Amino acid sequence: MTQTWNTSEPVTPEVRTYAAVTGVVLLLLMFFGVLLRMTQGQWLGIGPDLFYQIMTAHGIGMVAIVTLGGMAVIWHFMGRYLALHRAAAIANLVLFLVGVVMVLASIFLGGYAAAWTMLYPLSSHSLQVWSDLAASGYLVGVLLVGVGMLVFYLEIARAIATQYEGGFKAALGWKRLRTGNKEDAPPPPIIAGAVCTIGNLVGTLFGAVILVMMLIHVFLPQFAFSALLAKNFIFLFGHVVINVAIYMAVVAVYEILPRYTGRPWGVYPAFILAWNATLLMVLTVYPHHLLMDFAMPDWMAFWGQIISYASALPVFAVTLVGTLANVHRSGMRWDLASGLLVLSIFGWSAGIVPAVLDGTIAINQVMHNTQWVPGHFHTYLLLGVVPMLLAFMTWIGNQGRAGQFGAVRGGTFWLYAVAGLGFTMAFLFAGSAGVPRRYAVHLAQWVGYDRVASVFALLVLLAAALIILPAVVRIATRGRTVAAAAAR
Ligand code: HEM
Ligand SMILES: [Cu+2]
Repeated sequence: MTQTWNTSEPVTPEVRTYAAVTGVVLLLLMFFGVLLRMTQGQWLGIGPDLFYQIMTAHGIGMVAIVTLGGMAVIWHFMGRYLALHRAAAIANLVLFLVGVVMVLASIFLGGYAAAWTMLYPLSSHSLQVWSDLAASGYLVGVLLVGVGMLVFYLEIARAIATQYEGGFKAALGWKRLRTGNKEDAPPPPIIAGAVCTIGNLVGTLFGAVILVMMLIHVFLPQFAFSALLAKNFIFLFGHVVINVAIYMAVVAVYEILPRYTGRPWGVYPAFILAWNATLLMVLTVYPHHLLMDFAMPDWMAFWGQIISYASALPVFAVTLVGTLANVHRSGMRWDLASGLLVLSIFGWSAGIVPAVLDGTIAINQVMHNTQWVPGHFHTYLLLGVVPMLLAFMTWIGNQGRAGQFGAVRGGTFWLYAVAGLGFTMAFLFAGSAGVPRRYAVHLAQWVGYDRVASVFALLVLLAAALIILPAVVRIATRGRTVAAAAAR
């Protein structure tokens, strides 16, 4: 494969803004997470009402902000092949910020606290804990973020269809499979970006439909519908959006690591098949969230279990093999950005194991709604997707040059990795001891896990701040171009 790297490429103001906003909001929401864990550990006296408000903000906020961070990554790297209209990125950011303000106001002023999964009919029937205004403010806020996402992905879809030679078929790699011609292989940001675009367009549409239905229900309670249908839509939406966030962020691995190793990322048939299979599976695997819902058709539960096994593997396998092949004996320079990218592959793989276990019906019967669940998803989010985003921020902040992995940065890196692992392991251990998730008040025998986790959480927050704050300052002050070839 012939590919030449530009020696320097612009980082647009919108990408820099997305990255900086992502960094700052991540820190704020991690701080919220620390408050939750310390409350469970009885080190903080936050009452249950406020606990559930903070938990709702932490959950929905994290899902939204890693999506924004992933969008920065694909917008930047897809922009090397497509002329994308910056107005779409700006509109998305504005809708995002307005939506987030509405969500935060509904939560912290209006008392809304139905968790980020907002399961119907809960958003409205709050037993006076929050008003209809707060419920509708939350739903409209999330809807606005979703509308922004639609604008963003429709712009990418338009660009693929009209500018990329061969349109979506070529972008998804079908042309390469048909002709067998290596020149027809789409570059990694194009194939991954195309899959994410289709996935999130479908996922967000389902989300928008259910949000509107729930909104109507707030004001017209006689407009009622099946709670099971609502749960299906919500989890289709939720599963797709959080997984697509990972699939967007992984483009940072495909694009940045090669600039350290001097070897382009290979797009071979297995890679193409893996991404196409992922598109089908990410849209259909969500019944693994409904394994306890006995009213679901059995075949859907079985499908959810089987596809859970299958869906974790393809993209992860080609990414792992690709990373090893790319890094092995390349003489790569280790610095904060390249280290975080390798860490992210480790975290992603480590998180898949407990996730697949939980997607097994027999195990889910026991582990469902224990802290095993936040245990597995924090592993691939905190140690997978977040390091990908931190690497992207660090890399554009460094203007694409390899930095130094001196004592301070090296120490910060290891602090993040070790504390992150300790934090997620505490969830997993607590889960396997039967500690339920989403409880504000813990029994005395659970508090030990909570306190160990709280210490690790504080250390993660510290390390994240030491990585994010310098990167954001650099992005704001320099970061206008990245000099890609200078990495070696
Ligand atoms: C310092 C880092 C973090 C800390 C201390 C933290 C802490 C927590 C705690 C204590 C909970 C509630 C656990 C329970 O159910 O008992 C939670 C839930 C959650 N966290 Fe985190 N977290 C952190 C980072 C992240 C990251 C990076 C993400 C995503 C990118 C994330 C996404 C979520 C989600 C989606 C929930 C579920 C909320 C719900 O059940 O409605 N967290 N977190
Ligand atoms: Cu899922």
